[in-house]
Amino acid sequence: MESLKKKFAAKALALYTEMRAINKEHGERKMDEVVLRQITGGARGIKMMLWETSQLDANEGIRFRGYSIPEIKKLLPSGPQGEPKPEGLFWLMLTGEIPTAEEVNDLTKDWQSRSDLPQQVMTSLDALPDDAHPMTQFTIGIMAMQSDSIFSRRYAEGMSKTDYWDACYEDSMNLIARLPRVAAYIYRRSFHGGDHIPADKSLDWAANFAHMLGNDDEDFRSLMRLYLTIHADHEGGNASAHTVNLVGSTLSDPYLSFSAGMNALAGPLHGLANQEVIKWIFEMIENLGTKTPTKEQIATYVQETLDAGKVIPGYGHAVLREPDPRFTAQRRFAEEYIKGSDLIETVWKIFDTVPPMLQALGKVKNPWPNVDAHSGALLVHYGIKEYSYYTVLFGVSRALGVLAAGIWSRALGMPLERPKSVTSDWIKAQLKDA
Ligand code: HAX
Repeated sequence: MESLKKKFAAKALALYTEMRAINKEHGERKMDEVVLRQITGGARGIKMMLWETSQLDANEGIRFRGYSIPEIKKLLPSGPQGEPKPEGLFWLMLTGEIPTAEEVNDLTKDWQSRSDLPQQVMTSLDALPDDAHPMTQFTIGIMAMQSDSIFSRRYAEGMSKTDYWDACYEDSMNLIARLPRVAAYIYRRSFHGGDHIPADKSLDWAANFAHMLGNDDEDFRSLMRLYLTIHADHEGGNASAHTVNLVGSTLSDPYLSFSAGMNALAGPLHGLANQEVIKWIFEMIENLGTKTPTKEQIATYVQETLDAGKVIPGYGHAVLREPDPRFTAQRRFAEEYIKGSDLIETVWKIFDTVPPMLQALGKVKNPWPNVDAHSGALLVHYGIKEYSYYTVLFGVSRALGVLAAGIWSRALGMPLERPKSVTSDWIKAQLKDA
């Protein structure tokens, strides 16, 4: 057993035993209460899931196993320019421990050894029109690998419950190893005439992905390391993570549950917002006839968007109530690596303009930028201008968190997820009785 799996097995058994005892002793303890607006308002804040890999605080933002994004940047093994390697975050999320550089290198090698794609992935993708949305291609590419699922095969053979996590671990590692290949294949067939770039097995996971996309610039590699780290997990309640958890709870294998989560990420109120942001900015630039709009011009365009009954993409959040530290991390990257980009300056002017306008509406709970407000401008700077592709990059990163959490769910013996729904008549009856 390789060291990561061994380390996980020991921790999983200990927590499984502890949680069983806690449930037995305190199972009836009241932990929270639910009010009507949560039932009718998208289940905001209702606690109903165990998720070990990260936790979100409304004001502070995400912490991975207790570590903030600046702490992650300082502590995780990094590339040559100091940006954290996503391999290290995966290790941390799975084990709760900061890995050494050697452990991260071993994980890189492990993923490289698992990364070759079965031919049916390319055949399935090539059967689609070149202009099929990249997220549609992504889920089809993932599903094309499902016939390789070790979990499904072993379940059919009669695997014991105690082995679920092991089979889930193997599927998850294979999936994570292969996703950059699938994603790069989609990018090159959709936007570069099918001129594919072979993997470079001497590179780490993020740098190899950058290489296969077609950009070997060291700064772009650093951006990809940071990007794939900060998008990895946002606790369990967000739509994509929750979908993976829900589908996985039926003992659908990681290919089935992860592709389901990617269909949730593909919605414009969630991950697709990264494409919507840059599309909205490009339309604004065209509409205003300048690449360097003033804050006053931006304000006029924001007002027109709101008057048309549309949301301002990249702003607002279901949980956060302060600027997203993932936005701040990308801004820090831009300040450090990029000089004189009109587009990035525009993103910063939008940041100065939008929050007071959303606040003035009186109904928006969080007027601040989220993760998607900045990412597109960075990608455009490094030549990835095809914004319909952006959510695929988000999806590759999100695999790290949701699959690590999925392995934990199987190790902890989490049951089928089945919350309760109610009818409007039930609500009215409760109000009458009160
Ligand atoms: N622009 C305009 N209006 C907004 C808004 C925005 N950016 N954000 C919220 N509102 C509106 C809502 O549409 C809602 O209006 P109605 O009552 O008329 O329906 C009202 O303000 C209250 O909404 P809320 O409680 O503040 O926000 P929700 O928890 O319901 O929704 C969303 C959170 C992220 C979906 C929302 O802020 C939004 O639509 N933002 C724009 C899309 C976006 O950037 N999505 C990405 C979010 C981060 C993410 O998941 N990334 O993957």
